Amino acid sequence: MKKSLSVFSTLAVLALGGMSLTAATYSDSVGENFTGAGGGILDITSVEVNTTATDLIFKINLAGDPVGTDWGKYMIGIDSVAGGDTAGNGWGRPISLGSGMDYWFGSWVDSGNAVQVFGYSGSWSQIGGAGTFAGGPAVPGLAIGKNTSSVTITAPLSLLGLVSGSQIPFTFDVYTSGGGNTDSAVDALGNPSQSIADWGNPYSSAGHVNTFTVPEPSALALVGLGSLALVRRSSRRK
Ligand SMILES: [Ca+2]
Ligand SMILES: [Ca+2]
Repeated sequence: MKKSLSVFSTLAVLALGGMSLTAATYSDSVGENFTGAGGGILDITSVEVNTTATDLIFKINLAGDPVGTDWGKYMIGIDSVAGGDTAGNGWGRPISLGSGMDYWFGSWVDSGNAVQVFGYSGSWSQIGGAGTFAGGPAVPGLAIGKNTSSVTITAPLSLLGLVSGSQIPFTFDVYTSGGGNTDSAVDALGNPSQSIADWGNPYSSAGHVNTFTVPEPSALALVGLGSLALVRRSSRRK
């Protein structure tokens, strides 16, 4: 729920001439789910959202190890344009966003990692896929990776109706689940309380969404330069 702009990491990557323009971290409760199955692989601790000039990156931090135990499913619902599905998602799971979901990421990290992206325009259709058995059209820049404490999904902004520097906030939520077709949101990033009481219970993110604003690169660069000037000034005083 809590969001903190990471000015220092922004400054650091700008100073290094790196790719990332900004970052926001959204923290979640730990141990709030109805089941501890998988030893914490379904328990989101926080999600870091980053952008580059072309991509949106979600790093989903987990209480468990998705390399050691790899059956978890990791999903993201996004409301970034008008309209959208108020009742469902691209995988037909009992999960909804309330305000109208436009894009859905469904991913798995067993049998090799894979991510599928679906878009909604009256009905859901797959608009991108990357990884083993992902299917769908190949999209340059779409990717999924993991380590022993996180799963990271990268997607081009343009795939999601977003433009670099648009400064238009979009709402989203991140979910974890099991492999059953009716498995719901065991954990939801936006909700610090237990999201569901059993695997098949419906979950709505209404009232619990997060927002992120794709930054304006030149404005951020100015902030970065201003911060650097302040750092230089304060170091000169010493
Ligand atoms: Ca959690
Ligand atoms: Ca939660």
